[in-house]
Amino acid sequence: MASKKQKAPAGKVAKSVNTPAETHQTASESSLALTTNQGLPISDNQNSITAGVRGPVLLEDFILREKITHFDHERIPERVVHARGSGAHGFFQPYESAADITMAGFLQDPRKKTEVFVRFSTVAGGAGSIDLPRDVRGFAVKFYTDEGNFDLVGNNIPVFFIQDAMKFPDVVHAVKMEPDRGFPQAASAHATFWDFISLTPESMHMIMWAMSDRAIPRSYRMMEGFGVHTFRFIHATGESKFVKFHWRPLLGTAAVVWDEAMKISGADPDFHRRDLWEAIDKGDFPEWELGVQVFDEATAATLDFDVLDPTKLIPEEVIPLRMLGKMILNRNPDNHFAETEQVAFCPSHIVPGIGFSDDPLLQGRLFSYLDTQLIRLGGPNFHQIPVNAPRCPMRNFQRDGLHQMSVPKGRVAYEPNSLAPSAPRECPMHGFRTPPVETTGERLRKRSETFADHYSQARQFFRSMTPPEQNHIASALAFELAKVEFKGIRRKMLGHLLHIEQSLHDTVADALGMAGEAEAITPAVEPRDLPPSPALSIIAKNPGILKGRKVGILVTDGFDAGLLPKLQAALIKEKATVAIIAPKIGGASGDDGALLEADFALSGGPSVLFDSVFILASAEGMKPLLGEAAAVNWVRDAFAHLKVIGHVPAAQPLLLEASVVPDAGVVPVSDKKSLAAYVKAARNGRLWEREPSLRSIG
Ligand code: HDE
Repeated sequence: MASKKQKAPAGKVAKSVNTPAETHQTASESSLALTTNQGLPISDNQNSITAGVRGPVLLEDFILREKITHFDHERIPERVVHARGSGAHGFFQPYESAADITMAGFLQDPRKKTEVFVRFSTVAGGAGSIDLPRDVRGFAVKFYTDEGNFDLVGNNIPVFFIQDAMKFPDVVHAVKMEPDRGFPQAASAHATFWDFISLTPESMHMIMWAMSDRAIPRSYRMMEGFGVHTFRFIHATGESKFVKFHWRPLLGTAAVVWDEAMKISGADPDFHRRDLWEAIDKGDFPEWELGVQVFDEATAATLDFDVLDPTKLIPEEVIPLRMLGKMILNRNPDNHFAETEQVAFCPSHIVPGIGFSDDPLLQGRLFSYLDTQLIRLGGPNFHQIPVNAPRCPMRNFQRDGLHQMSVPKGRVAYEPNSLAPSAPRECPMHGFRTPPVETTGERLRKRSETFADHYSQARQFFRSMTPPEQNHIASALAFELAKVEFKGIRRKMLGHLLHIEQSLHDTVADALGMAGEAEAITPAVEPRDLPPSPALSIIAKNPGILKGRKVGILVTDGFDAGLLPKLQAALIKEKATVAIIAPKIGGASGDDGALLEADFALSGGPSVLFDSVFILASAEGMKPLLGEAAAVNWVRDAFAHLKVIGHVPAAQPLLLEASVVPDAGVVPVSDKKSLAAYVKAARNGRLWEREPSLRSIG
């Protein structure tokens, strides 16, 4: 029974504790009227209709039902792989015409800008997983060309785990969380992944990459991208050549260290998504060059591996890159779901001038992506979703289907026809043509003998790394294999490592406490020594820039207010981003008495979030920090993660407390000259020579 107090006078609305007028802005003030999906203006978006103010909710409340039902249906199936991703809009512009190698329209004219949408992703984790697991990254680009959409759906690693699409569901099931227990999330360090890998020698080259620094990138903005497979470029004459695609970031390629990755995952699970968003948001647009390796069948025949095998790469030293143009990402999505979640990449989205090779992995992908979009996006009309729609005219006689958004007109929905002379017709002149490559052979299920060398390029990759990078591979393998509770799997992996490089095997076996326990594995083909390819190393290609990097400045009350603007100016001149960290988010007062607001409180701004750090403390302000774990760890981690640490002399006690050993990367700053020395050191990035004193293997 409603009490007397709860009864509203006839014709008036009962006043409840949460009426719109009391606590919320209503349409009568400045905004437009909120409506249902049918356009009906809504008077109260806070309360459902009840029988009596404390009574049950009425089924009649169609506004409530519409809102809740829509909410219940908000999720679509996440991608079975690459579920976690970040997108951005931009454009691609060629440097010059590439008409000598391809007729692709978007590569003909240096004045022509082609709109793109890019989605970067991790592979193994779910949509809500961390950004920094040890994992391959997706690098998918949709070019909205005048001849249709071209999707270059690549990764940040130029080779893959398997040679045949038949094995893809298995490798993915092995790396994903184990099906009975539902963990681990976004991690390859578990038994099922290494069980599969230990039984799959063709994965060994990819494993070298996946255990390298490439799998823990510093930023999406600092990743290379690769088309992986061999494709074809088709000339206007119809002649075709093989092509491999490469993306090169203008900020250089950079990675974090593993201990840092684990800590970043806690401090900021959205580390890469935030980094990309913030950079674009403040106009610091990331850029990549598109490069290609173009070669003919005769050159392919001279290579000591099969160019159709996606576990192999062509070293740049053998076939150099030709840079075709530049991609700039200059606009964040307006809506994550509508764009980044609904974007549908398909390697089969191709344009005239580009074609496929017979790489069996690529051939499988040509089927898989369209199939996956049908279930994920709910039907055959996903090309009408704005992010997927071609920017050039699209016309054909395909009709109907779920979610048909357009209204095709006329009585003719077939071809050939005589009733609609102005309806679209096939176009032999400009239409897409598959290059006429001769194909013969028996129908059979058999892996080509030319795919059988599983270790030579793995060895080549390992030998192309600098010593710190080699140590990281060894320590990644030791870390991952130590999480595998079955000794037999570890023994098999040690057996594979013996074929890759004896020293790598020895280091990992020693770190596992399993020296002499490798299982003997007979390779299908004896591995060969190939010349190292220095272009594969990240450290060897360090650009030595602060541009795009983030520097954290830790301030305390009484900091040197004269030095701060000079430090900031020097860093901004380098095009770095500066963040202020203070014990409290309210900020700190300088020695001039003025309050400086902080971007981070110390507890929420650990040094793992920055590329280099600076301690701008006063002697007095320093004292409370000496007993503060967040402050000591801030410095200790920066040192352990090989960062360049600038500091004023007053910060010395904190350095001591954090066991910092002075070296070339610990730079005391007191004047203009020493400030320049700090900036110069920070430009170089990490101090790799510090690492051996901190960790036995990377
Ligand atoms: Fe994918 N892959 N893949 N993949 N892949 C998907 O498509 C698949 C492979 C790659 O940001 C799925 O839309 C098969 C290689 C990226 O939306 C699915 C095989 C490379 C993305 C699929 C491969 C990739 C995907 C899941 C072996 C690097 C994310 C959802 C034959 C060249 C694209 C989706 C985005 C996504 C299938 C192997 C890159 C299931 C069957 C090799 C970057 O269709």
